[in-house]
Amino acid sequence: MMTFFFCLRLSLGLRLNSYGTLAIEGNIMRFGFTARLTALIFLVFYFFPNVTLSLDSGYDLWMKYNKLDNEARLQEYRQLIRNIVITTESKTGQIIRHELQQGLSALLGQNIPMWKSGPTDGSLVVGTPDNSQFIKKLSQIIPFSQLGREGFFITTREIADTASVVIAANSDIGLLYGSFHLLRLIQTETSLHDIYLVSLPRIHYRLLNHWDNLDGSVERGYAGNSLWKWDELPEKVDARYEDYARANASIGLNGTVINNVNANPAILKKEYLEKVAKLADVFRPYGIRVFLSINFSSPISEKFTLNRRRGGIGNLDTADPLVPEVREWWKEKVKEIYQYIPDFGGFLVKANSEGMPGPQDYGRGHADGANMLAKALEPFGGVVIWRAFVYDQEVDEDRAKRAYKEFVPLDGQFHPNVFVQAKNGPIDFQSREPVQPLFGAMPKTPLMLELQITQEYLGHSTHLVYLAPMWKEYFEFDTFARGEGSTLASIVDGTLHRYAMTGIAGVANIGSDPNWCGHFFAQANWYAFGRLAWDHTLSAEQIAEEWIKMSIGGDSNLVNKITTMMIGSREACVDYMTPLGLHHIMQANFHYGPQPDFARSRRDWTSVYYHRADSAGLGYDRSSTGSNATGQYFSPLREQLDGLATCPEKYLLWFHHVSWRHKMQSGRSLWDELSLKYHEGTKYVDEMIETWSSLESEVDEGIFKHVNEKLQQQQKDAIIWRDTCLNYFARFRK
Ligand code: BDP
Repeated sequence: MMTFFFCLRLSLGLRLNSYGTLAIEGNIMRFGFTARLTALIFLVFYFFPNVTLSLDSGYDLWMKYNKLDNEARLQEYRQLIRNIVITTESKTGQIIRHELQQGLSALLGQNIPMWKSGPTDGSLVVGTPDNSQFIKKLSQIIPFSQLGREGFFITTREIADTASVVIAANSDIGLLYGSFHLLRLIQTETSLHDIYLVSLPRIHYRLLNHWDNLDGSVERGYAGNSLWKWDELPEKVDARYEDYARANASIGLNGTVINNVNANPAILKKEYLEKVAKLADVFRPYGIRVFLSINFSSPISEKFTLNRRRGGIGNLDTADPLVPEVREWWKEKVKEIYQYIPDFGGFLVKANSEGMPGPQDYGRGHADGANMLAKALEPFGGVVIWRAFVYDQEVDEDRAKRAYKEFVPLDGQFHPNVFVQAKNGPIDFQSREPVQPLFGAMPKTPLMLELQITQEYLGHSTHLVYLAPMWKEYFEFDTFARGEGSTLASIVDGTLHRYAMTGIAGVANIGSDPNWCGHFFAQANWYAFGRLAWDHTLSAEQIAEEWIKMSIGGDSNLVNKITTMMIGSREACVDYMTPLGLHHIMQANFHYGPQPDFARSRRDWTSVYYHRADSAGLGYDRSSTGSNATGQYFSPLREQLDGLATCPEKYLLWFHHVSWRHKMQSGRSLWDELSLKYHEGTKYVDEMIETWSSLESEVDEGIFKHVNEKLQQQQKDAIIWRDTCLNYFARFRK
């Protein structure tokens, strides 16, 4: 009752005076708005206990753990899991305990107690051979040797003996992944009968790359500011850091590069290392290692600062990787870092690219720079991730050819703990590109794949574009490096060239926005990246379905409709922005709307450089009669891309300058096909709006409105793209 009156006072600014009548509260304004709102919500529930409030901010991501409404499944799970037995006492163990108990109790709508001993029939047993006698006894039957450090095993077969469900692994981190997976199976209402599941990641290093600056801004970030509050660290540790780590662990990510590749050297100063160490402490029990982007000029003294990017934090007058003092400086710095962060992952380096300093400033090569850092990191188990995003104009007239020309000759020259990290395509995260030809051409160098989760060129956090179909297209792209079946996936996961270490990175779309990603549907891209990094054989549909069931609702009609909408959204984006292989015709700098006439800048930053529209036709001739970028691919792909008639039409204008009158496979002229594609793209957005509207009564009100508003904007933008581009190209077509 007391609470009731307090809330009434707080929310309405009223109080009962000594006469028992209501009076206006004089000092009510000292309570914050949030306190008053909370009190109001309490009152609503007090009077209308059956009311459900739609206030889903999206903060809980795919871990909402709403009580299941499928009765049959609920009974099945309640029967199987009546208590949880887990003995590990580590920090990770505590996290597992909390996650399973909270998650299962909420999902099953009843308290699931935690026991330290057991099991009995109806127990979920979670353990490694080291921390559970019960699991140890099952060593003959559980395929521990297959699981590695991160894999896990889940079963409900008789193997479990007296228990009903078993999650086993070789490490607590494996158990954490297994626990999240079990929760996922339950959230998606998957039957657990007769489960016998072995799961392990196909790729070792599964990283997010944050392009976060030390001033709190995020390069190409569309979801607020950086999560890292540098001013507050190391004293104050924001609760959100742990939520972030938990979300990443739930999808199997195991590392994060927390600062921008356009790195500020200050990140390596002692004061920042102390802050970074705090983050690492939070992330560690979730299996997440911290990496840092470094500035190659770091050893240089501030005195020698030429501009923001050149100045360092050291006391030297050079950063030449062959100078002994420079090498020594890095060794000492690395030693210092490991004192703060004993499991530090390593350095990500953008060198000699877009104005960033690098070894070439001293007449040295990429391998010289990378190897110097690699040797400093080696004793501690760290790696260097050296980016191949370079496009020096001196190297070749065609930007698409430059990275290959610079890096392929270096194959075999890198230290074993060096990755070369290449973007999926040869230009820059366009809506569609062919695969970067470096993949397959560096068999002796582990290549890390860099994908972009943030939608720099795909409508920022305003457009609904589900990226898993695009990433699957890359994974399945056949490079023919070692004959048919040499897919990009087989290169990245190391099976093709037997790489000793393998890695994948996604440029994060996460920020301080309450829903983390700006667009609610952009959460699906974060989710999909993690799931594919763990297992690239999962289908885009399956991942979408999982995400929808966990984030929106499990009704099959709803799931089908939203899955269909998501799956086609990427192709629609290609169609209304850059169909048939067009690329890089967006607004300068902002990279959002269209600007096909953009011509006044560095040549390879303009639009006209890429589309090459003239009275004869459209597209960049990269065939053997043009720049011969096709020559960088393996046969028979090379010939296929080279031939106007054989080149897949989705890449046509990427590789060919095509006559306006060219007859497409459909029988239409290039112009008519282009026009049709642009119209199909905008029509798809209309259809997404229709689909979404039809689901209004089934979706949380807050999320419905938020997505609806975004879709309305997307529709306007898509029309602008279509009309601007078609009007512009029409000028050339005679
Ligand atoms: C481009 C971005 C730029 C990044 C660069 C990179 O426009 O902001 O710094 O890539 O990847 O896509 O280094």
